[in-house]
Amino acid sequence: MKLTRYQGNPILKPREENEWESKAVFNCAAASENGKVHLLYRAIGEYEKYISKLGYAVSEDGFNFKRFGEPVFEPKESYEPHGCEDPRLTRIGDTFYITYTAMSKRAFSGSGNRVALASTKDFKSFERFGVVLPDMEDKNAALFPEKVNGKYVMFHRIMPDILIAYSDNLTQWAGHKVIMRTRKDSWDCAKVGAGAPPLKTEKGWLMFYHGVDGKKIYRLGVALFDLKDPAKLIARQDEPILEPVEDYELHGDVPNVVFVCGAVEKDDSYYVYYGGADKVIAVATVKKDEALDFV
Ligand code: BMA
Repeated sequence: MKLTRYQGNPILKPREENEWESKAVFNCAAASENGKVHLLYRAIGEYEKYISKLGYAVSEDGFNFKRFGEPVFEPKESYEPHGCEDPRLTRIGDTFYITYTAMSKRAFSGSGNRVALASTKDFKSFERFGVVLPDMEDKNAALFPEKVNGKYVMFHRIMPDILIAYSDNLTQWAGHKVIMRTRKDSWDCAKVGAGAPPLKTEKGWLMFYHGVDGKKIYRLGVALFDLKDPAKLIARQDEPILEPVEDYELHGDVPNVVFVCGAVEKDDSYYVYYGGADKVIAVATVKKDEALDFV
């Protein structure tokens, strides 16, 4: 499968008039609810400290988004003084859970990344559950939309591979095990990370992920995991489904990056939301009946 870019990309750009989102808006979480698409996006308003806050936008058609104007979620706890990065959204019942990277050290320092959890019902007020993987240098956590075999399930990344973990209560996680590795001599040889929270299909859990090569080019890939045993990888496409080609993917604050944190099912397609060059937000789609042709 390949993703098809929306002609009107990028769908969100930095906004000069709002300081907190004046420099970059990128890597966004996505969730659908009654036909609407909700986005929680990462926003940068200054380069000195590079502290990320989260903004909110909503759309009826998945392409045209209305922005809220103020950050809805920003660092305030002792475990995240340097930012809240790369959120993922998972709707369970009437609650949206947010997994994100809590930055206890400066951005780009290469350490102090922890997986934190929060929730909201309205994108106005948020409940925080704190750091849920406390002893791990970790990021890219994506929570499944339902329990499997009576347990909550999450993918996360300890360099350079993707792991699975299980929980009874969403805050304590165990059973960590590598489920998808980097591939030698491939576009995803240096590191891989779960992208969007897995989507349920008849054939398995569909996961969009990012892979990085030795030249730091970020591309998107796709994999399918067993419905009853999500630790079991059923299929993984050899070729990427999207790679930096367009100007807004090649040039920005970090060049050559497409980075996915959210995808939703809408009508007959999957809408995949991704950050372009750590600067803007774009969307690409695939028809549902073509999405599993790699299996
Ligand atoms: C990764 C993450 C992403 C970012 C990407 C490219 O390590 O930090 O947030 O988009 O690098 O800079």
